[in-house]
Amino acid sequence: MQYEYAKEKYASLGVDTEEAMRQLSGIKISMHCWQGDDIKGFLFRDQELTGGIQATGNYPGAARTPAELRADMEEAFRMIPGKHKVNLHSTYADTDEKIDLNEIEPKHYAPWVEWAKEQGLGLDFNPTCFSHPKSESGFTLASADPAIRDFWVEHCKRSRRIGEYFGKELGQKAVTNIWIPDGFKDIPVDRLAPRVRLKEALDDILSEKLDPSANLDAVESKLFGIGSESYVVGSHEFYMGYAIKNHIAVCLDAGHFHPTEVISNKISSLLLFADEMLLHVSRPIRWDSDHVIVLDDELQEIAHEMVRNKLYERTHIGLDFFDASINRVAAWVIGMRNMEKALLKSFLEPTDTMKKMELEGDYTGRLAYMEEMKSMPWQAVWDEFCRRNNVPVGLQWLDEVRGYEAKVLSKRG
Ligand code: RNT
Ligand code: ZN
Repeated sequence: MQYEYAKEKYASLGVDTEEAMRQLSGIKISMHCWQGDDIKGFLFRDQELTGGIQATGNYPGAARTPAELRADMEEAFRMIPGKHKVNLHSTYADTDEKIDLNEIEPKHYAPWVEWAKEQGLGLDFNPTCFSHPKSESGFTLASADPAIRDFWVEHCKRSRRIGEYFGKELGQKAVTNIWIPDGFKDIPVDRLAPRVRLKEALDDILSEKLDPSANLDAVESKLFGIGSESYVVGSHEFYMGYAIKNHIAVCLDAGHFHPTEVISNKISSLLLFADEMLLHVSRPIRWDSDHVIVLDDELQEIAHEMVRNKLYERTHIGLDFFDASINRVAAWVIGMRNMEKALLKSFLEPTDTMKKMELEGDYTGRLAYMEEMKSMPWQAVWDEFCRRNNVPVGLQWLDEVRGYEAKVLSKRG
């Protein structure tokens, strides 16, 4: 059997495939709900997507209701080994009430909690500071207009309480991640004042002490967005400074840096000074395009960083992409499975041997090992992992998802 052959081959390098699979089972990945409906949400169905992000494509079958979205995610999870988390945006409230974002309460998300309990999932949360009339100026928490700023401060305060509610109900910490689009299209005169306002708004938002075992606050920086090409208030330096000083988490999104700058090289620095962090694993193509993650070099490096020094113990791994040009359930399955494959490949590495080589200056051996690992039979271990987790092996999942498309997705208007 292929797995037996792989097991022996890895054993000859001192790697225990059983242990690698065991380790992988312990890692939860937060699957972002917004791939399922192109970030539309349910509160404001007619509102266009703003904030400088874009979901391009018009593949049929997007979820239109919370029930449809949950069904689609259940279908995706049938193809994804392991137990994971779901990452919700505030606009995915499941309620008949007509509420605005400064009125959200835990009860509006209760059906999600019930579902998560039933499915054995965790939940994470995000305030939605975009796609709303009050974000039209391009500014939210850093707005110079106190009425606008107060609205978003209230929204973020309520969002944190919902994160805490998720954490308490589900017995696992939720991450509440704040990302705002605030910035200027053209060169600003005053770069400082908006940052002072953002700092003060965050201080206000975080002033309520919540249970740290139920909610972790994170802040997500960005380099630029459509319409904020020249200046983004919440830059990397801004949030690095803010998060370290205030003992909250930084979120690194793979698409939020200069094109040759990679987040894999930032994790080890950040976690020297912060207890925990959040990742938005994404794939930028020429810009922050949020393509479905593929098993490319950077994804592998991110996984290596997680595994080689056990940094996954302090890192919350979330995905962030939205492709509306392909089957959305398949997009989740491909992305989630790729994240897991990358982690598995890292767990299958003889890291101690390679670290020793590096320490002794044997860079020839290091390179030889790194390259050899790429053609080791990790696929056989992955197949075995899928089998043991009762999810389809290989491309069988695609037939399954195509069946779901024919039966369910294609019937949606
Ligand atoms: C935008 C950020 C942010 C969003 C989601 C929808 O550039 O990456 O994380 O993608 O909140
Ligand atoms: Zn992101």
